[in-house]
Amino acid sequence: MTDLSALKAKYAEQIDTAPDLAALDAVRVAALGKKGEVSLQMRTLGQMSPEEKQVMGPALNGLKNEISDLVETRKIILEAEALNAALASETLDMSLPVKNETGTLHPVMQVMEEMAVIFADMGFAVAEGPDIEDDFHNFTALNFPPGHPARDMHDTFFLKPDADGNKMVLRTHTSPVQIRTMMNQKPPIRIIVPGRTYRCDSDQTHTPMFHQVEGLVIDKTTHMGHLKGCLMDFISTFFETDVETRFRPHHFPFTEPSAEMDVRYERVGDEIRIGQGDNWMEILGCGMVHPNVLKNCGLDPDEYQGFAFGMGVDRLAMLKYGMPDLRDMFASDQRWLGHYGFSPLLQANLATGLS
Ligand code: 2NM
Repeated sequence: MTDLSALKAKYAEQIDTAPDLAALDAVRVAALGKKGEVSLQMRTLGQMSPEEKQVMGPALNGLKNEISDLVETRKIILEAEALNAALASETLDMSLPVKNETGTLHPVMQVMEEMAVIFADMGFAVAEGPDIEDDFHNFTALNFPPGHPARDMHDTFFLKPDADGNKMVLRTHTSPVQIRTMMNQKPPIRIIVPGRTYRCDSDQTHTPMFHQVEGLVIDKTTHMGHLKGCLMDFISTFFETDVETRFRPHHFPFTEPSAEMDVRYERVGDEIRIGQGDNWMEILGCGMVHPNVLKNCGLDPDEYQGFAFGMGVDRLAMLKYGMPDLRDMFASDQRWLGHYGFSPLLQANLATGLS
């Protein structure tokens, strides 16, 4: 009869001293593989007497399990050692300066960053949501009546209807994110929502995909004066100069009262200068959130109120950085991107200047 304890000691020693995973596997095969020493021993069981078999069967099985356990334990240790060695040799010095800075930030992304920085300073958080929306969040909750022209095929990209005939849409504004926020968060709410928006419209001043930043403030006492102060401050900080503004009555389904904010500007040669001058340019839409919208989001309009606003990022980028043609924004022309692009390493911040 083979001395099983000697066999166990031999393999335990080999497993314990196996220097790496390959060596460990070789030991495993030598013991437990098809032609391994323990496996061959198990094959001799057939020739043993019943009494012998009764002793050796369980003993060999036990040995097999013990060796197998030892291999697994050693494997975990060797794997951890291999990982530690890799981590030690593959370090990256994050403090090294970038050698060849080639990429640039698209002006739209730069301007969204600048806006987020200005509003962050006023206490606004950034909220985001899906580009593909349902009718409720994009239209119904926002107080669009059933036959409103914005729901028309001509303005909205509809996806193929599902089995129940429901058609999802590419969001026509970022307002559905405000709806989701009001339904899921208790006021006070103070958010801006930057993102891509889509309308079935394409000409010299419209692209089918464009960028918006919308904003929402909800609490118990916020009024139109806060709206005006917030947006006037924003626009002067954004253009880095005093900007004279005016508010004109307007209409949106989701706000009451609604207004558009205009800024003074003048044209000097080809250049548009925002701030002073004899002309007015519409720059954003805004208003006090309609009581129906609050109700649709489960908020009591007798308890809560607030304002909202929306503006087009692409157009604000053109005005601030003097770009003449909207279509250049999406032409992927390397020369244009190189000329108007921004360093990804110089983040917009209020202390050192926005741009
Ligand atoms: C605008 C203009 C005015 C707006 C309203 C809402 C909501 F969800 F609170 F009702 N979100 N955004 C809004 C108001 C958007 O864009 C020109």
